[in-house]
Order: sequence, then structure tokens, then C-alpha cells
Amino acid sequence: MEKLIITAAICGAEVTKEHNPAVPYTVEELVREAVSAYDAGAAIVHVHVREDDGTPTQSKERFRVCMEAIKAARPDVILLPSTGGAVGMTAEERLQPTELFPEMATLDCGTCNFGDEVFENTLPMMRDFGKRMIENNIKPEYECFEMGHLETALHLAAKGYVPGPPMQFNFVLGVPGCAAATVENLVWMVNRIPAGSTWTATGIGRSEFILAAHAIAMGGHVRVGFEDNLYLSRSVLAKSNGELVNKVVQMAKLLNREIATPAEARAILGLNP
Ligand code: KMH
Ligand code: ZN
Repeated sequence: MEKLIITAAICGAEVTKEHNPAVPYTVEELVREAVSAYDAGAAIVHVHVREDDGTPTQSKERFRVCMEAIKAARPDVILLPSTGGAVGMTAEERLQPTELFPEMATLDCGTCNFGDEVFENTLPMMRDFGKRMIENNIKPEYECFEMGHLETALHLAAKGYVPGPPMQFNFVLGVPGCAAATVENLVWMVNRIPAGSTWTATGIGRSEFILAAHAIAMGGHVRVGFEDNLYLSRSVLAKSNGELVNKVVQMAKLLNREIATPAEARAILGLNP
């Protein structure tokens, strides 16, 4: 089986220090969390950034400073900035990190409920995001919160509006208002992806490690991190993103799945070495 790529979603836009004091806001805190995840075995760091007070931002300058600081600490890590940002941001606001020419960026695949809010990703928005990623030579990670999101990504790729196969999908299951984090849903989605494409599973909240176990066994890849889950085990807050990554590494060891280095992850994902 292919080596396991672990992505650490170290921050997100929604969780705060009130939920877990280790949630990073400042540049130094983001670097600390990225380094802890990388050193534990993450090849990819999914980056959201905050102002020092915790307010989510898509500021190009804030992304530049944070991503350069992470790269200075761990030069070979793959950075995957968010173009999802936080609910309510405009498309132009959200697209700012693509101006920094990252290797990868998220591309969210449809409008959906997101807890009590609506996360807007219309087809025109997706076409604009796809165009930007084609122009800037960025490999999208297609974020699918629903079955229909996967169909949308496939449809837009077939029309050439977004980069086509091989594609990297992230099946984010368990967001309140979206598809549940069940193995049936995961298997359904995995069975729909084009040959040669790759996929990652992200389980929200207490489903994080259950979905990770399925993905490890099925040959997919895994995302964990504070964006998705704050607990190492029941009622035990994780002290760092590294603790969450380490738990996946231990699970993979038990199932005889080796962990991909960033170089190996680049080869698996078809990124430039
Ligand atoms: N914060 C969510 C509304 C992404 O990074 O592309 C969207 C999100 C997805 O986190
Ligand atoms: Zn995100």
C-alpha cells in the first residue's frame, strides 16, 4: 500500500483558545504548532491564519509572514493554505493566499450548511477559484463536505474549469449540516474518484480517529488537527497538533502503514520535487 500522507490542520477559522488553549493565533504559535505536527510525522500543513487576537483573516501579508516562518523552521514541509477562510468572507478576500503561489491550496466544492451558518461556494466562485489555481500552477485539494460536492468537482474538471485528474480530494465528514462521518459515506465517495486520483479523510470532532482508521486501512490519507478536533481522547484536550498527528502515526504502525515524508508525499500527489 502507498505510504500514508498525514495533513495537519493546525488552526482553522472557528476554534478558539477558549475551546483549547493550544489553538494558535500569533505567528510564533502557528510555527510552534506546525513544527510539532511536522516533527510528529505530518508532511502537509493546512494553513489558516489569525490576527494576534484570534480573528480569522485571509490577508495575503499575514499568510506570507506565517508561511515564510513555517518554511524557515521546516523548509521541506508542504503548505496547503485555505481558500475557504471563514464563513462570510468574500471570494476575493479568500483567494489572497493564491497570490503567494503555494504548491497546493484548498478548493471548496459547494455551498452548504456549516453549523448554523451557510458556507458559500457557488459554481461561478468555483470556476473563478479553479481559474486562479490553473493560472498560478497550484494543485487544488478539493474539499468535499457532501456527496454532491464530489460530483461538482468532477463536473467542473471535465469541463476544464478546475484542474483535472489526477485530483486530490479531501472528504471532510461530520460537519454539522453536511454528510455524516460514516464508513458508508466514505466508501461511496472513494468509489467515485477518477483512477489515479488521491484522497484524504477528515473526520470532524469525535469521528476524527475513527475515520482516520478507515482511511489508513483503505489506502487513503488522513487529516487531523485542531481545525477538526481538539481532543486526544475522550475529555482529554490535545496539548498540541503534534499529539494528534502522533496518534495517527501509532495507528498506522499497528496497521503496517508507513508514513510518507514530504518528498514522498510530493511524489504521490504529483507535485514538483
Ligand atoms: N472555515 C471553513 C468555513 C478550507 O479551508 O478550505 C472552511 C474551511 C475550508 O476551513
Ligand atoms: Zn480549512
